Amino acid sequence: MIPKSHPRYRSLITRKRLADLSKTGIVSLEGLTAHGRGEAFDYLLGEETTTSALMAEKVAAALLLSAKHPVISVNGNTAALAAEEIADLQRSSGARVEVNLFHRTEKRIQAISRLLEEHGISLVKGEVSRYIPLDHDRGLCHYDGIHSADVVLVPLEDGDRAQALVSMGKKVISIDLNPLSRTSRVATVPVIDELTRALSNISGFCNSLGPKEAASLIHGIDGTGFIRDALEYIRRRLLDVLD
Ligand code: PTJ
Repeated sequence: MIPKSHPRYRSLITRKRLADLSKTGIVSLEGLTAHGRGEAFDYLLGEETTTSALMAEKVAAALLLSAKHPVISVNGNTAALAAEEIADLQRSSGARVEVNLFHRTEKRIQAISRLLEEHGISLVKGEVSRYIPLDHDRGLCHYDGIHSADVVLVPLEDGDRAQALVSMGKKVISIDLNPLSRTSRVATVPVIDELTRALSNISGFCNSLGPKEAASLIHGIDGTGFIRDALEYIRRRLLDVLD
């Protein structure tokens, strides 16, 4: 039992959900450690969306709305933490949703797909092939999903695939609390924010942005600028703690 009065109630409930879903195979054991790293960076960022991250979320929404074939890639952690938010974003952006796993087994694909479908998400399904030039199973994807996408949203991603997608000419939106990760550094739009906060904000912008504003936001995107802002924000926060 986790008492509601506990100051870290939300964090503890989230950890419990991930631990429970690791027993069903939805979350990999490695996913638990990945979550811990995310939490550490969220501490450094004050556990709230920075002004710069909110801007990145607006640009991400503009990219999704302007895309011909946007796809949201979902792994075990993302499904466990944010199935509801992914469903909202699919409705507001019209993006396809595809399950893509690093620790891929057919059993995990089925369990994650079931969870997402229970939340009303419509999935790209059928045969997969190694369309992404990678040695590991993240290279497997659907022809009419990630393979044909012009914009791919990759929450909690591994840097190899983000780089491979960029090399294939796709625009990549990452959601990763670590501003130093390779994923953040190679993404077209690195969203440096916690997954559920980021997805809710991106959906909100998808609902409110008009086509003209969306078109102007996607010109001259400065991904490195978002990383610099996050690092500067952390630097200031650390100095404030010492003051
Ligand atoms: O389900 P699978 O098999 O596809 O595996 C998924 C994981 C997450 C295990 C896999 O993609 C992986 O190993 O990812 P990495 O390389 O650990 O990268 C995950 C990144 O997400 C790290 O930089 C974390 O800081 C970040 N992160 C973790 N939790 C959150 C987060 N970022 C935003 N919100 C979070 N809740």
